[in-house]
Amino acid sequence: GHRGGVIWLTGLSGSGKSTIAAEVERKLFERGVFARVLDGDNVRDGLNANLGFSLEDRKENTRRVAEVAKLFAETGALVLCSFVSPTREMRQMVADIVGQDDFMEVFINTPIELCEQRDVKGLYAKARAGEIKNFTGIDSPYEAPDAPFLDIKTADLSIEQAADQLIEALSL
Ligand code: GGZ
Repeated sequence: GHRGGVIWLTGLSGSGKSTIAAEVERKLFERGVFARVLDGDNVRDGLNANLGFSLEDRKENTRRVAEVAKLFAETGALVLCSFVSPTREMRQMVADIVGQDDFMEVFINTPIELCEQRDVKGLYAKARAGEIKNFTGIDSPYEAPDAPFLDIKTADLSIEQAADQLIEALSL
C-alpha cells in the first residue's frame, strides 16, 4: 500500500507542470492510487481569489496551498501541487509546513525560450508588451531548485514520458 504525500511541481509558466500533473493523476487513478492535482486553475479562482502575483501574494498563495495539501496528504492522498512557486524560500516553507518526509520537490525544467516560444496562453507576449507586470522569468525572478527530488528536463520528452519519469521516481 501507499501513504499520502505532497509532490510539488515547480517551474515557469508554460513549462508543462499542470499538464504533466494531470497525466500523472490519470495514470495513478488507473493503478488505484488516490491522487489529486492542485494548481492555479482550481485554487486561484476560489481559495486564493484575493491574491495576485507580487512576491508577497505568491508566498501567501504557496503557504495556503501547502496547508491544504498537508490536510489532503493526511487523508492518504498523493497531492500533486503545480505552482510556479518561484523562490527557494517559498518551496522551503512548503517543506516546513508539510514536513520534509512528505515533501517531494519536482523541477519541471523547461527552458524559458521554449516556454515563450510555445506561449500557450499568450501570456509571454503580453508580459513582453508590458500588459502583464511581474511575470515570472520576464520581470519577476525564478530560482531553480538546487537539489530537487526529481529534475524533469521536458524539452525532448512527451507529456507521457515526463509523467512516467515522475511515477517511476515515486516507486509506489
Ligand atoms: C506568472 C502568471 C502571472 C505572472 C498570471 N507570473 O501558465 P499558467 O498561467 O497557467 O501558469 C501561470 C499561473 C501562475 O500561478 P501560480 O499560482 O502557479 O503562481 S505562484 O506559484 O507564483 O503563486 C500563468 C498565470 O498564473 N499567471 N500572471 N505575473 N504567471
